[in-house]
Formats: sequence, C-alpha cells, structure tokens
Amino acid sequence: MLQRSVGLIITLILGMALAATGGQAGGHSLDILDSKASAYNQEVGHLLRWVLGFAAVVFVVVTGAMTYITLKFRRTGKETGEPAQFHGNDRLEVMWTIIPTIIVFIIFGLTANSMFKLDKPSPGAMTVDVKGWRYFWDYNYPEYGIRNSGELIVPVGKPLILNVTSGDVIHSYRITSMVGTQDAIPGLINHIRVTPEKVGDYYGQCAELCGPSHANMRFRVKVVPQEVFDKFIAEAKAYQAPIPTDPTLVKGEILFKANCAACHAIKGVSQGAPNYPDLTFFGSRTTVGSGMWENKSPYLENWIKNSPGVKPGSLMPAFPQLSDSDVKTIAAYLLSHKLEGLDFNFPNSQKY
Ligand code: HEC
Ligand SMILES: [Cu+2]
Repeated sequence: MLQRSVGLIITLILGMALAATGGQAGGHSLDILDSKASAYNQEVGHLLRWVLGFAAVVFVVVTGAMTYITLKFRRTGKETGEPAQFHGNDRLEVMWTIIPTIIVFIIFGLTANSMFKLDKPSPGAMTVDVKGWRYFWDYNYPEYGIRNSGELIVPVGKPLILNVTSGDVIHSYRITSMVGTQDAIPGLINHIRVTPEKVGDYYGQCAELCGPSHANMRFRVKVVPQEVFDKFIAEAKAYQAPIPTDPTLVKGEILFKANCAACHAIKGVSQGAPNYPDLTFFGSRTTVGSGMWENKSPYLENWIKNSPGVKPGSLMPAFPQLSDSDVKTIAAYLLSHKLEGLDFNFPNSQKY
C-alpha cells in the first residue's frame, strides 16, 4: 500500500514535470493547453486554473487543520483520564457543507459559460466529414467533393465543423494540441467545432480502444495558410491521375490495378472501396500507415510488402508474392501521384 502510494506520487510528479516541459512525443510537442492553437484550449486552460486554485485552497485548509489538530491534541503523557467527550459541531458542519457547495456552483457556472462560448454557431464554417475505420481516418469535404485519407488539411483562422462518425467499431477522434475528443460511433454523427488559430502540423490519435492497432491509429492535421488551402482545393478538385509513360510507372500501374485497385481508390484509375484509404494524391501524403511512418523509403516498401507485419492487425493483406522490385515499382507509382507545388512537410518548429 505504502509502496503503491509512493509510486503514484512519483508518477504524478514526473507527469507534471513532463507536462511543464511540454512532453515531447516523436518530435511533436504536445500541449493540450496551447492557448494560441484554439479558443477551446484557452477555455480549458482557464477552467483548469480555477479548479486548481480551489483545489489548492482546499488542500491547504484540510491538511493545515489536520496538522494543527494532530499536533495540538497529541498524547503528552501528562493526561489524567479521558479527555472531554463531545459530539459534532453544528457550525463547523454547516460551513463545510456550504463552502464546497458554493465552490461547486462557481465551477459549474464557469464551465457552463465556457461551453456556451464554444458552442456558438460559427457562420461561414467549413464542414469536413470525418470517418474512422480500423485503423485509419477518412476525410470528405462535402462542399468541394474531395476525399483524402490519413491527413486532414484545413485553413488557419476559419471555423471548422467536423462531423465525426465511424464505419465499423467505436473510435474516438482527438487532435491532441487543438481540441477535445469526440467519439466516432457507427450510425451517429458527433460534432467538433473549432477554429484552428495557428499554422502547423498537429498530431492526432484514436482515443478509444478499437482493436490490436488502436495505438497505431494516428493521423495528422495540417493547418495551412488560406492561400495554400485554396491551392490544395483547386488542385485536388481538378486532379487527373497522370497517364504513365515511364516504363517503371507503366508497370507500376499494371501491378496496382492487379493487386490493390479492389480496395484503394485513385481518382481516374480505380474506384476502390470507401472502407479503405484513398490514394489519389498519395505522393503529397507526409506519412504512411496512418500517421505511423514518414512517407518514404524503406517505410513505404515495408508497408506494401507486409502491412500486418509492421502494423499488427492491419486489414491490408501482406503481399509475399510480390518481388522486392515489384514493390519498389508500385511505391514509385504511388508517389508519382501528387499535387504540384504543395508540400505539407512542416519544419520542426511547427509540430504540435
Ligand atoms: C483488402 C484490401 C486492401 C488491398 C487489396 C490493399 N490494401 Fe492497402 N490498405 C488497406 C487498408 C485497410 C489500409 C489501412 C491500414 C491501416 O492503416 O491500418 C491500407 C493502407 C494502405 C496504404 C497507406 C495509406 C496511408 O494513408 O497511410 C498504402 C500506401 C497502401 N495501402 C497501398 C497498397 C498497395 C500498394 C496495395 C497493393 C499491392 C494495397 N494497398 C492493397 C487495404 C488494402
Ligand atoms: Cu480507433
């Protein structure tokens, strides 16, 4: 018991130290209270400070009273018989009922105030449909007729409404440093309203145990300047898969059509199916395996060759029948599909 308490206290202290230094995770500095990222974080930070303040007062009063009483009434050895006996103290009991009640009402008021503030309708908001599948996230921009998987690209400073749902089991959508979690539940649409206020590459993670690769169900949110977003939309809408002329890419397309097209859509090449990632402009994706690895050699080849081997439980089959050179050829073919002049790889300083 004592050991467990000590362990818990050490964990807490380490956790706080980590939080204070901005806990580094894979090059992303995650900070759920980054007040520049969104109004949501600002409100949460504001509430947290109030609650911590009350908690500190309660802590000092309770431990102070306990220390005082323990010392004042400790056994001295000079006692003669039993000390005076009494039952209860009406004034004290009324106080320790009323004061916490008042504190709870204040916190309730502050919380309700923050919730109303954040729940205001956002005129001119952009809608994105977000759908979780084991183990990746799929995005549709209904206003533009664009689909993308794995990475959500949004403009800075524009209100967003994310319609979050799931195609299979319950997942949960969390953009760590920007906004709170919403569950992705089949047949139900939950909304996240947020205005991203800072350009950058945001780390995201499924937050509901959904199977063996739950922990590997990641994603990125790329908050880009409006003009970059406009360019993205224009290019994505007009996207035409290049007709391969290079012999490697010609072979790549044949291999892709034979092995991959039943599941994966590439606009103009294959229909695919909605429950598998869209690979239309995969060359512009910064990660492979749903936020797991950088989208480059050898990660991409390892993924194509044996996806369940590198990501346990992946619903993409392994392809032992493909030779290493075939895999390279397919990788080159996939990477040749990209949006020109757009780079969603941000410098280190802009990862959250
Ligand atoms: C039975 C359906 C199926 C087939 C066939 C299939 N895949 Fe996949 N693929 C998936 C699924 C499911 C995922 C998502 C897995 C995950 O992230 O957990 C995926 C993910 C990917 C990704 C990563 C996408 C991203 O954004 O991270 C690439 C690249 C990919 N597949 C390429 C291929 C290639 C190349 C082939 C053919 C050699 C192929 N796939 C065949 C189902 C399939
Ligand atoms: Cu999940």
